[in-house]
Amino acid sequence: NQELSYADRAKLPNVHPLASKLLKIMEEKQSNLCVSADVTGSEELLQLADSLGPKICLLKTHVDILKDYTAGFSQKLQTLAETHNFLIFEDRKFADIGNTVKHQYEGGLYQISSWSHIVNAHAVPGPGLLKGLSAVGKPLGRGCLLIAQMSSEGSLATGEYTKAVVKMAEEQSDFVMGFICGSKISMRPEFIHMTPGVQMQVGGDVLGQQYTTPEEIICSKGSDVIIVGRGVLEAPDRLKAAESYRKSGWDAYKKRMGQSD
Ligand code: UP6
Repeated sequence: NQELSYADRAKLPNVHPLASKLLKIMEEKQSNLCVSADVTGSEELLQLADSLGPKICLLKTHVDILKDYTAGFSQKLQTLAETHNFLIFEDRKFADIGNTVKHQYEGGLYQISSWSHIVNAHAVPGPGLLKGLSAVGKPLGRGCLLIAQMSSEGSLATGEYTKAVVKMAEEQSDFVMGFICGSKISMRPEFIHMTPGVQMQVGGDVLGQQYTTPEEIICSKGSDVIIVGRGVLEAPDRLKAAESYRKSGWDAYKKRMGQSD
């Protein structure tokens, strides 16, 4: 098995500094779990970050679903990220021209660039979007994931589109650190592949979400990070659920690396 470990990939000469940091955290905490903290209250989100922090490499947010966002919230979240050694990923899915996304990333109510290590973007508008985001994020050491595929039924992000997204990422790899995707789509080990639509059982919801298991995503599809929302949030014991996703994801990674017993 010639595949590089997370730790080896963290040391590659061309790896994005933030991708390197994330890969190191993953190895250290033995976690390829990103929890999607899709709750609508700041206090609940902070509590989640504090209790699940030790289990995760990354915490994904949708700040625009919070009913009580304040700047104080993002400061507290950053402190928790330092305490528990995870990164923050605001799932903003930018999708406009460079000049507009620049303002959306830096300004407005949320000032996302000031607290979120990672953001993501659709490639639909073309490379100018990345230039706009990168003008804000790069000086701050931030990184971006391009959405190359989606977990939802009927997604148009497939085939040639996905290939074009990979090419766009390769051309701006000083800011793009990886992908939102369903499987490994780039052979470059510097890029991190992250996959949403994960639960312990294959299935879906009534609005088109489709779920695959951690084992399938990490071991068979070759992705690097599992993104889990309701699988954890709707469990009777969230901490227990997060630990079981962490373990499943990590066991699947070890199996992929040929290290399982
Ligand atoms: N997400 C997807 N699929 C994508 C991209 N992003 O589900 O292709 C996001 C959703 C949600 C989370 O916006 O925050 O990942 C998945 O949540 P769930 O596990 O509760 O379905």
